[in-house]
Amino acid sequence: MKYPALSLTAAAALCAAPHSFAQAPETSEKPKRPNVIVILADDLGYRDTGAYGGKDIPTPHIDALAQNGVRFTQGYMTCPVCSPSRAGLLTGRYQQRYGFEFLCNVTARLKPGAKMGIAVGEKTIGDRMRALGYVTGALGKWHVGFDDEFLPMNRGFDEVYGDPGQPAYFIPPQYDTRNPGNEGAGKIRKPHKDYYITEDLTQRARQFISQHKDEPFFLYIAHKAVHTPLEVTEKYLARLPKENFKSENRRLHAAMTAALDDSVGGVIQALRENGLEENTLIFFSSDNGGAGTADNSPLRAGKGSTWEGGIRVPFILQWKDTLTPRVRDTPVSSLDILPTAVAAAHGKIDPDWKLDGVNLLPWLKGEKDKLERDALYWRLDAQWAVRQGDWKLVQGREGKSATSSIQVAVVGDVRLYNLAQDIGEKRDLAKEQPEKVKELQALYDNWNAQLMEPLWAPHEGKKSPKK
Ligand SMILES: [Ca+2]
Repeated sequence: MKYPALSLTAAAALCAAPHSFAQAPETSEKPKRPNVIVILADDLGYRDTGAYGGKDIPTPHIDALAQNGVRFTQGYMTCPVCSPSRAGLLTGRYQQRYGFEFLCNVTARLKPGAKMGIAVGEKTIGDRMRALGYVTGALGKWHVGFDDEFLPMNRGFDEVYGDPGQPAYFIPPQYDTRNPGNEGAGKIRKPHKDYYITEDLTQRARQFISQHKDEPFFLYIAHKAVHTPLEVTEKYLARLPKENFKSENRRLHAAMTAALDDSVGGVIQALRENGLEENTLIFFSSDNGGAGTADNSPLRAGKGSTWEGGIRVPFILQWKDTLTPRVRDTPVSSLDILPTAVAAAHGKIDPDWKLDGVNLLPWLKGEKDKLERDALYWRLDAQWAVRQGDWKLVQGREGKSATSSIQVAVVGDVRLYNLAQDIGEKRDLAKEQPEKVKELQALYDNWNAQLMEPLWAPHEGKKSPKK
């Protein structure tokens, strides 16, 4: 079966997904609410883009986004692996609060009576934005629950085009709510010649933007790029001369990153074509640090670890109407995306939501001197970390941390670093500053005591050390 590329007209005719409008239509007296787009890369390294100092991969569109927006040098995800990180971002709450500590994996061991996914009592950013009258779309990788009740169409998203788990690069997604007739494309699940998921998601994002240009929308674009396997089409490889790369694998990774960068450019172009770029708040980040062929330098280690290379990621906000372009060095978190998006949409953040993230806008707009946040926390099985100010106390994985995503880890001693002086976490100050260790340990213990036991754990055969 040929994968049908929908014309906009046909797509419009097929667009039957309902969405609620909890607020009155826009009026001329009220400033027009912005569209909000979250572009999430998968396993993109801290230094894999020009905007973050990378030299070997041309990323002009991501660099332009950083140039036109706020680029954070210390943007964090809540976990160094995919699923829990996405859960934190989507809910604005530490995912361990609802038992979501580990990857969603069909072989994981569930606690009796437990289900694997974002607990149904939790609200996602899709729910929050839809309640404000936004039409909501989710594209690409979901990976926060496989059962119906956990899928994006049941968790706040009107239009879904993607996969419950990890998409393939050369196979169209499994779900297409806007075009039920297209389900066959998902069922066939065969590689298509000249098909590339990164391009397909771009096309779908562009269609979504054009189609909803007259109403406020929220669009979550969760790329598979640049997660392994190293699969890419010739089009991108052709741009990258072999001699520019230290290995062929790095070149393949670069080509996948180039496709991701083109996708960012395609989305921006669609916004421009529809006159929407100025009043669209765009977040760009990666769900965790880079693995294998990625470049996380100067950070220590990478994906799977609570060292900086696992959790510190590219983090860019562009909202041309409202935010002055600049570089900020204050730590921010993926937890902040939900409250910032809600506030941008003129929504009120209810204390009952018990969010862990903060609305970045008053601080970014200069209405407040600083960000109101005490500390940031991480826990993934035996690994953990807490950051307050420039100080980080961490129990991180030892050994092959930079290249593996194994969740269960052997960890070393608790170590203390001053990240302002030691971004690479090379000089452990724990013995020199026992009082600081005690202080941060107490902070962490207090946070840790608020968390649930994980509702599922990695599959048998991987020994899980005691917390
Ligand atoms: Ca990932």
